Amino acid sequence: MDDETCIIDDAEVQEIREALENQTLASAATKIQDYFERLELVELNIAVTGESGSGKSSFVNAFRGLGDDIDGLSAPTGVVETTMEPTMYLHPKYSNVKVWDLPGIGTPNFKADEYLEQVKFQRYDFFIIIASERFKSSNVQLAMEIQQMKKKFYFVRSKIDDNIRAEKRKKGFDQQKTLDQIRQDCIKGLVESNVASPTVFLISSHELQLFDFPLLEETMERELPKHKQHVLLLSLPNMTLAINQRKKEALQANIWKMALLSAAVAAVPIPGLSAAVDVGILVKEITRYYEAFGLDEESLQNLSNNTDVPVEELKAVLKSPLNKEISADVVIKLLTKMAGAGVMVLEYFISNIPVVGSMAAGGISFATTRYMLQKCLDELAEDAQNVLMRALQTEV
Ligand SMILES: Nc1nc2c(ncn2[C@@H]2O[C@H](COP(=O)(O)OP(=O)(O)OP(=O)(O)O)[C@@H](O)[C@H]2O)c(=O)[nH]1
Ligand SMILES: [Mg+2]
Repeated sequence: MDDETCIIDDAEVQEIREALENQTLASAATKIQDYFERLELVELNIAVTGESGSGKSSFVNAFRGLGDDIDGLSAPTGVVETTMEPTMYLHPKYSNVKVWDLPGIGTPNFKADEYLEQVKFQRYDFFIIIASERFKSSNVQLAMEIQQMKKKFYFVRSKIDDNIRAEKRKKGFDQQKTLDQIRQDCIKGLVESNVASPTVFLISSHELQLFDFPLLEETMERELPKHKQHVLLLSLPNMTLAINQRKKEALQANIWKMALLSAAVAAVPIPGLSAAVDVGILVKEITRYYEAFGLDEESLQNLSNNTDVPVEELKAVLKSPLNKEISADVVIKLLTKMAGAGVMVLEYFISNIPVVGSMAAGGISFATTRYMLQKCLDELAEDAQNVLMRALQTEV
């Protein structure tokens, strides 16, 4: 048995105790169920705007982990098509995450206030303003107007890979210096247009893992209201180890809630187990894990397309059998296998968390399930890490 997985830290125990204080298991479960249901309803609407040809559509695709040429899913890129209608693109895994490709700005008679009315600015959680060179006055007008409307925006300077490639041909090339120069140039322009202490994120939609994309993500996440942070985090493209790790932590925080829920609404007794759990809930949750980590067939294929590493090579580093098959039967098998460990954890719960501990059957289900989910999450997170390292050609 892996001892580490069994350890329940004091903070978690405290959290569970507080949630259960003065409540029955059933009422706590109802509350938790409400929490998850509400989480599923939370919408995130991200607006991507900027001048024509700046790379808006490419960003919309990259942000969703897609290349530019997936029929029916990708936003069309490269063609100049000026439309005044925002186009919505759903995240392929999280339909509550909507990325909007806004019409290009910057015609000579551009009016930021009219533009924002036209694109229904209230709808968006924040705006990403993209420029592929310096930020022009239309960008600045728009930013000011967005601020007036009490919304957030981020300045993104795109196509950095192009700049780096061009500079590389010169003698004495220094990547950091080039990046600093581009950044300073953008900032200077913005300051001259009276934007106070602007931040500019340098990115390449073709190589999202490089440059400032990870920083942009962290900033967006930090500045969102709490209930939206989780939604953004899980939907982020799996392009850095740090994101994978943060996803793991976010999913981990839900484990005890899921375990409690599955134990409390238990309907099906498991043969050979003195516990009853709701297997359906667990299948759904584990499926959620591999979708968040991008380990499902479709996501692996997208990653392969984006990085030019054959999908078979990505699959070759997967170790968890969960990647191939996840069903009620598989979950029941896992639970049965882990029952012994679960019972050991139970003793801990009996002494520390009275409500769970006092219900013998509920307690066993809870402890076993919690242990099993933790194991699955650990395994899948590790697979995700290996896939990413393989995709980015890092030594495994
Ligand atoms: N090298 C490189 N090329 C990019 C990047 N982003 C966009 N491009 C290219 O720039 C061109 C325009 O990109 P789009 O994403 O279509 O730009 P857009 O802002 O949606 O353009 P419109 O819809 O016409 O306003 C395409 O050829 C893209 O492949 C990038 O980060 N790096
Ligand atoms: Mg476009």
